[in-house]
Amino acid sequence: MTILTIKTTPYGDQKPGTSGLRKRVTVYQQPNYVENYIQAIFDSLEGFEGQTLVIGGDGRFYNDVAIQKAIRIAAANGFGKVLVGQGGLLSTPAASHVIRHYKAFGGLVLSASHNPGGPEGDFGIKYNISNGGPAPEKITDAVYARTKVIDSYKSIDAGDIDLNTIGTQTVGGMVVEVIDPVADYAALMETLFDFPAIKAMFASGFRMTFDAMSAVTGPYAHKILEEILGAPKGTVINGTPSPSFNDGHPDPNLVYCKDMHDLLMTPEGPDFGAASDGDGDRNLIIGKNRFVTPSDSLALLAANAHLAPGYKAGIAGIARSMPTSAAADRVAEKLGIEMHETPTGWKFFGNLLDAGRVTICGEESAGTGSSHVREKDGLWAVLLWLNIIAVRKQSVDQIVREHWATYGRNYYTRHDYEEVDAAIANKLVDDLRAELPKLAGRNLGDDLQVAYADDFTYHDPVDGSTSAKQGIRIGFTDGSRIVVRLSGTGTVGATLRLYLERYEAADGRHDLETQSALDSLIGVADELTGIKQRTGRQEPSVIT
Ligand code: VG1
Ligand code: CO
Repeated sequence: MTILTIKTTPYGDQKPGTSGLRKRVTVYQQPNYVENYIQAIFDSLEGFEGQTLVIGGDGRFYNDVAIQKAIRIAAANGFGKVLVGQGGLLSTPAASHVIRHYKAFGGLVLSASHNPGGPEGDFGIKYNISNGGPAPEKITDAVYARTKVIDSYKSIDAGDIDLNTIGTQTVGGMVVEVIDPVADYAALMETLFDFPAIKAMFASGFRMTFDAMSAVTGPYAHKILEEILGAPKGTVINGTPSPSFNDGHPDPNLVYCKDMHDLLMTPEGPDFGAASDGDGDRNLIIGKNRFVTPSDSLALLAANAHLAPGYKAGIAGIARSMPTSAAADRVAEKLGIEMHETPTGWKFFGNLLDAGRVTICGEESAGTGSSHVREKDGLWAVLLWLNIIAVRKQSVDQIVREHWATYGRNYYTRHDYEEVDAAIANKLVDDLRAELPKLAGRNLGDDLQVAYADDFTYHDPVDGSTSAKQGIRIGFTDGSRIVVRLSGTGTVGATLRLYLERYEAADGRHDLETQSALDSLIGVADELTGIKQRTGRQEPSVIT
């Protein structure tokens, strides 16, 4: 085999965001764009000679092209083996599991998650380390620094690998094994949940609908829900992965899953509805007549996890991203376990999970997961919900209401202003940051008093690292909170995220409509940030 060293010139924009490098497909299609980035990743790692690399993606447009390049570059750089999902597919949680299960050195996860796909859509590459989780900032910073000076990459002179046939091939001295993308993951789920109880529930007429959004979760959901657990055929909809997600937007929220939501609000609708995103790590949970906010879902799953066999000994602790509501904090308090608040993005949970300090983690952006892998996991959350419903024999609505009656309710919403001019968005955040020292103690709106106002800095209790400027938070004495931050996953302009939360005690009113419950806080947030006036937008692009 001849290893080729190919000259290249750096790109200035290969800075990984919240979850890897996400760009328009047209950006990735530039000469050597993929090659530079993958070589920069390998240049930032040590000790992978002869080791295994996992490669898989969500099946979006350009997945196949990037995987072939990645395989050649991995071979030239000295990896001993590549494990790749059949058809190039691996959901993000499945990739995390495969890395752990086969003790791989790391993995490349090719996805832009919930962003649209197709030739005009987005693509992404993320590197995961040997614990199965996204590389920490120390590595992503090194990769970015490397991309700015890279002048060559290594590849081999070899043709494409057949990704459709399960089995082993060799390319340039490196073994490439094409594996079933679903089997190992399905086996893991079976160890965590009470499959017989869920199976019995389906057999007795429980009905659900699962929208795979023409993304990667289709094959996983067909196998686990319909084949293994016996849910009727047709339970899984949009179950065939499509490179363009059938021209849809694979973001499981109330905007893109409105039809399912509306169906669940009718008497004829099924008992339970769920969906997952492009790469299968997010989840949407809707019961009959009850949408469950992701923040509430995290709290509920943590409070009830012991009902599933995999967690029957209890959970060690909970972690949530800073903008996620404090509903889970009340559960941790009651259980007397550790509670951690981390910056946005799953990479910050890895150390806590590895150290055994937390078992369940979650984000307000529809991501929940546990120590079984090091990524959030959409289908895992759905199965844990099903397990809880099967054991408690109650509806989602009853379970949620009982939770609020015990812990109180955290009314919660997120308002996104997408594709805002980056200069305007940055100035808004800078101006607000400058105001923070003056805010403490001030009275705002009708009855809100500021308890604290700061820009969130995280101190990792495990490795001692510090991550600053992780979002502005303004907390009020009654437990309400306003958080403002800029998205790190968008590919066009800036996305401003405004997170709003208000706590209503256990004996308070739990039946208000969310937006009206948060009305006065929304007004105060607009006054503080000037978001409407500065962006010229009358309303958010997306409300979740
Ligand atoms: C968003 C979410 C964050 C999530 C990230 C990756 O990031 O807010 O909670 O971890 O997406 O999820 P940002 O920086 O745009 O707010 V996924 O499913 O896109 O891999
Ligand atoms: Co995702």
